[in-house]
Amino acid sequence: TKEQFITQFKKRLSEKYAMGVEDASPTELYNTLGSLMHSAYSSDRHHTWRQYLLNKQKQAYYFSIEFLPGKLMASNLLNMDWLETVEEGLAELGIDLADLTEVEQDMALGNGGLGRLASCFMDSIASCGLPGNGNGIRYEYGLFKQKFIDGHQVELPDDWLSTGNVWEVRKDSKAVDVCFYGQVHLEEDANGKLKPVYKNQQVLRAVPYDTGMIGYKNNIVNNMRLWSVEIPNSEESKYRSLEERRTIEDLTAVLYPDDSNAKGQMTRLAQEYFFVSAGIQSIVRYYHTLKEPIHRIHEYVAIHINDTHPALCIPEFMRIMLDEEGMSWEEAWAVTLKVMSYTNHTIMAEAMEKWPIDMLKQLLPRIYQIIEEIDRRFVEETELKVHDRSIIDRTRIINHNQVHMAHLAIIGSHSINGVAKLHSELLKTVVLHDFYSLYPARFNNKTNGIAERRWLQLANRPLSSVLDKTIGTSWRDNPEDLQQLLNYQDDQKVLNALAAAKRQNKENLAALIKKTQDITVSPDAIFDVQIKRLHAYKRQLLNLMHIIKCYQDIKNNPDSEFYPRVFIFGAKAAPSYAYAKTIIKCINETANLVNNDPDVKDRLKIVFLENYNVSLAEVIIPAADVSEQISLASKEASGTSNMKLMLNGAVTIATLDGANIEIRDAVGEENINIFGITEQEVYDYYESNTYSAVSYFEKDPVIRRVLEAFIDGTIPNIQSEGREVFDSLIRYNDEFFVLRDFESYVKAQEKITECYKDKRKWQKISLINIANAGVFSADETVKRYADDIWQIEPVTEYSSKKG
Ligand code: GPW
Repeated sequence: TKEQFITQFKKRLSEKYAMGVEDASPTELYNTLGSLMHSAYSSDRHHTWRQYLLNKQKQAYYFSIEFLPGKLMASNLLNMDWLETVEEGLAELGIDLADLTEVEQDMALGNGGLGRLASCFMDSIASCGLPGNGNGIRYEYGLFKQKFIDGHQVELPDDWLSTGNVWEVRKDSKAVDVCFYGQVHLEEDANGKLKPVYKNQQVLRAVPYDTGMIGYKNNIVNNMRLWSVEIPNSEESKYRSLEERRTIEDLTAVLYPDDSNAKGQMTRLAQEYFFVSAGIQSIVRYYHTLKEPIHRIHEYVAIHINDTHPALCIPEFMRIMLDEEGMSWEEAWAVTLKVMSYTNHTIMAEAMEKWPIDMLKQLLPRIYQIIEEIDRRFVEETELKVHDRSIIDRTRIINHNQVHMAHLAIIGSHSINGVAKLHSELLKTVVLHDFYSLYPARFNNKTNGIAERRWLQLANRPLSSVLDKTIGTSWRDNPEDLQQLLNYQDDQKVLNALAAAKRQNKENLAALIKKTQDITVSPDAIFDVQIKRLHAYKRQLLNLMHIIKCYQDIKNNPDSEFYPRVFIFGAKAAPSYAYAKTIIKCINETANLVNNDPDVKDRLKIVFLENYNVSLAEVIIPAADVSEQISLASKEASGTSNMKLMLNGAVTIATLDGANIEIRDAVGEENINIFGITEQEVYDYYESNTYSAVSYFEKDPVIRRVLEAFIDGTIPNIQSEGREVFDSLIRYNDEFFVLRDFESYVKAQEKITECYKDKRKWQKISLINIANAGVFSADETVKRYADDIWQIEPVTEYSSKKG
């Protein structure tokens, strides 16, 4: 109760800081609340763990090199069912909960969609009462903080641990050793079995930090285990110089900021093996406490490989089964296949991870031996199956001096899934077609989902309360119940209430924009939002070109009618991705020009919010009117901001790409704005080689005028950047068909404006979007993983059925 909370809170504050509420800083109050929560859910964590152990329940382990939870306090309070009590209790003490959550640092151990998906899954797995855990890296520095200086992106370190972390628990007793480098050869042991003998290995200590993943009002607390590197005591004497120690400690120091771009770097490869080896060792160690025979491990353990970064799970698991558990190759391979499953998140060739043989051999000699043997057996076995030998060349793991990680992941897993229907189809028919012909039964689709708790209940409280009043509260447990809202699509009172909630969120975002960017925007304008990593294929440039067209229209005809719009961007560029940074500079300079041009009379505003992250997304998304999902068809595997924006009542403008197609199917053609060429047309262009960007420049005066603005000084301060963009389109033939889709994009945008003017129509479409967003609940997605791939079941109270 509120009274109990107040008593406990004051007591904890006094114990921790010898202070009263009046003297404590927001940080001290935050830490006090965090520690109180931590003590409270720790017994549930323990209980959950005991249930799994006593039931000997099969558990899934989600291996991901990225997790992107953002802030945890509000979400933990919600899931613990403490939110209202704590808010009221704190209010009584004169404290605003928002001031406390303000001091929490975003946990940004991920780059974008892939990492955020992993965190939505953690929330959903626990909320569905499923036995599933995360396994990853505890980076000391998270994703860089983005600043704009003179319109350029500048990266600053994200020292997120500097203020402490109330949620994690260091588990010294669960530390394991992870070995690198050295030489290895095989020797026969007393039983005639081959055993590896190592020389000159580097032994590192992997120390786990556990964070409770709290289920929604179900008393289930799962675990996200993140590993940190240390120098083992036994090795202390070896690494005496500061420099040597630094190199080792650097292993878990930073998150690689490349999004969908493989990076050939020894440290990255070492990171991949480090968390894989530590995670698998700790799983096998736990398995032994169950006292079940090792060849049945697949009945108790499922390991999921989130994209290829953890693909070394396969040879590492083999290594342990062979070298430590004494299995034969055939036995070890049989269990490995049953344990492992893999999700592919991209079809972009440049994002396919490959490592030079020499590097793998040097860093992980035993693992390399095992990969070689997996490859050899794959070739041997496939030769018997196929007529056309070229298929082997295209599918084997080791080829052209490189180790192909996706091939390893596919060959060693019983399940391979894509992340949206179209994406999974393209995997089967194009990208992984050869593998599909070899292993058709392994391929399946699992369309991504989002944790509706964070993206609606927490982020959008005005909308949540309208929903409660209109359709009751069952949607909070079962997002599919949002469908009931459809009964109110012609109810003007409900539509007005939804509009009022949107208005409130827009005012909130406008205030943030004023505060952080010093730009004044009117909530009467259309808030048009594109938030995602900066990538050529996501085509922020298409958006910018449309904005420039709008600006030129206004300039040419200053008194014509133009419905006010605020174009909002949030995006980080990988520090090494020069072209992406160029686009950022161009958007920022266009913003400077447009926002300060008196002719515009505030009808057009461009806001590029600095340092886009989970917390910022929680403010932007509820305020969006228009959701920009404009990647070139076939390139965006799924997208997940598309789902979050829809859930919050934004109307989508989209290409037929990724999950956009499923959004269209859910809301109907009339309630989404589709434009652009289809994936089939894209492939036809590739095949026929007939795309000519320059022809659009020559025959379309609008395109010509827009592109000239990049190079004729219309947009100041982008001399080299404007030229680079111009060249990418005209000289290098526009890799992502921006000019091809421009005209239909502009038309779709005009339709949006017309529709927005008809308030009632717009509100209805918005309602239909909210009502149909339930199908994208990550709860449903993880249930499908649990049933089809992992074969795990929800927790039940301990029964002695398994003896
Ligand atoms: F290249 N995604 C991402 F496939 O955020 F590995 N980072 C990545 O490195 C990759 C994919 C990788 C994204 C996809 O681009 C996006 O379409 C998808 O919604 C998301 O992963 C989650 O599946």
